[in-house]
Formats: sequence, C-alpha cells, structure tokens
Amino acid sequence: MIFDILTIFPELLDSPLNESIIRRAREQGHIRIKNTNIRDFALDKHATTDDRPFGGGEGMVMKADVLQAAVHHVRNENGPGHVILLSPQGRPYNQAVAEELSRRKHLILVCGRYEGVDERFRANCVDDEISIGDYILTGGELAAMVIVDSVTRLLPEVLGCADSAEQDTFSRGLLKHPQYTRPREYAGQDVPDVLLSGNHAQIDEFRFLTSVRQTLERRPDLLPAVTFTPAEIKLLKKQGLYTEIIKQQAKKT
Ligand code: 9D3
Repeated sequence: MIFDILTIFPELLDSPLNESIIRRAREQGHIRIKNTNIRDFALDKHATTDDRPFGGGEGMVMKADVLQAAVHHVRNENGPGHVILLSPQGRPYNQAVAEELSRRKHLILVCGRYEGVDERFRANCVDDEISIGDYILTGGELAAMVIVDSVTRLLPEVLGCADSAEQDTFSRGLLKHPQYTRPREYAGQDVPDVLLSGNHAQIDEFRFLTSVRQTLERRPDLLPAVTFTPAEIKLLKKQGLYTEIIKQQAKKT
C-alpha cells in the first residue's frame, strides 16, 4: 500500500508515522508513506497556497491550481491512486470505511487547512471526501494520520493472527470485556474468581456477558448492527438482558 500525503505542514506527520506498528510496516516494506509539501507546487514567488474567498468573508481558501499540481505530481511518481480530501464536509469515517480503503493499492490523502479548498479542486481531482468525526480540527493532517494508522493495521501482512481483526471490538460490534492482570489483588479489589478458574467455557461466557453489559451501558447505538447466535440469545434471556437488547435493536430502522 502506498500512502501519499499532501500537506503544507509535512513535519507534523513525521513522528506518529515513525513508531510502533506503522514503523515496522514501513521497515518491512508493507507500506510506503510519502509526504509532499503542497507549497512546493505554488506558482508564484511568494509560494502562495491560499487566497481570499470570492464573495468575501472570513478566512482563506486553498487554491485549486496549486492543489491540482501537487496531485498531478504524486500521480506521475506513484500512479493514479484514490484521492481523498480530508474535510469536515466528508463522509463519516468508521471501521467499515477503513476496511474499504484497505483494499486499495494507493491512497492520496489531501490535508486541507484554512477554511477549505476551492470547489473546483474538489470537482476535478477528488474521488472521496472523509471527516473523522464531529469536532473541529485545525487541519486535515491528524485525520490523515488516523486513516494511515487504522488502514495499515488491517493489511493482512501487517498484523499477525494473534491480534486478528476477528478479535477486535468492532468486528463483533460489541465493546471489549474488562481485562485484568497481576497482581491478583489491587487497591482492595480482587480479580473475578471465574478468570482464575481455568474453566474456559465459563470464562468465555463471563467475557461475552460483560461485553454485552458494557455495550448496553455505554454504546447502545452499536447494538442494532450486532447479531447473536441462538445459544447466545438463550444465555442473554437467562441473564435477563435480552429484552433490553431487543429494545435497543428496534431503534435501528
Ligand atoms: C467556518 C467553519 N470553519 C471553522 C469552524 C470550518 C472548518 C474548516 C476547516 C472547520 C475545520 C477545518 C479544519 N478541519 C479539517 O480540515 C478536517 C476535519 C475536522 O475538522 N474534523 C473532523 N474531520 C476532519 S478531516 C479534515
């Protein structure tokens, strides 16, 4: 997978991409990340990347001609790619979008700054527009990092089977159960007995039920997308959790 990142602050991206799993994926050649400074494609001697909006108003707009030149440059270097504009107007990012993007070979991530980009750049060069959530960032750089991180760990070569997507919170659609490690007693609180019992059927049941309770309590909005096996439904009924779940799942529509 190739990630081209277009930004006016390439230094901002260096450290998060040079640690841990992302660093290892780069070193092993599973991903290539190239930062390109949009300013290098400015056309005038002041290296202008933004200008005042026609029609007036606050703030500056990133210039279509400069952004297009930067995109053309990386396409010449690395091939056509899928051009994603990071912007508050984009489609909401989630694990399903991460999985969709992980099937591509080359992503070109364009980080906006200022109040936005000239609409003609969006119309002519952008294939996809993504927001990472309903809060205001100062620019698209951190959003690009979120995409690189979440897509990279989905690549089959990158994560071993131990931490496979199978086990992830969002693949099952439930929140993870609480976890414990040594010491057995901490701050006067013991680890639940069942986890020390060695009875794996009981441990699985305990984890499943605490996952469900945690999800009901904190993220009931996730439940409409979860499917339970007949055995799980039987267990949930026995625990008096099933009616509550059905109530949450009915909110879907
Ligand atoms: C007049 C309204 N502007 C400021 C409140 C709009 C605005 C423009 C540019 C708000 C934020 C930004 C910079 N943000 C991004 O480029 C961005 C972003 C975000 O702010 N939140 C979530 N996802 C993303 S992806 C890119």
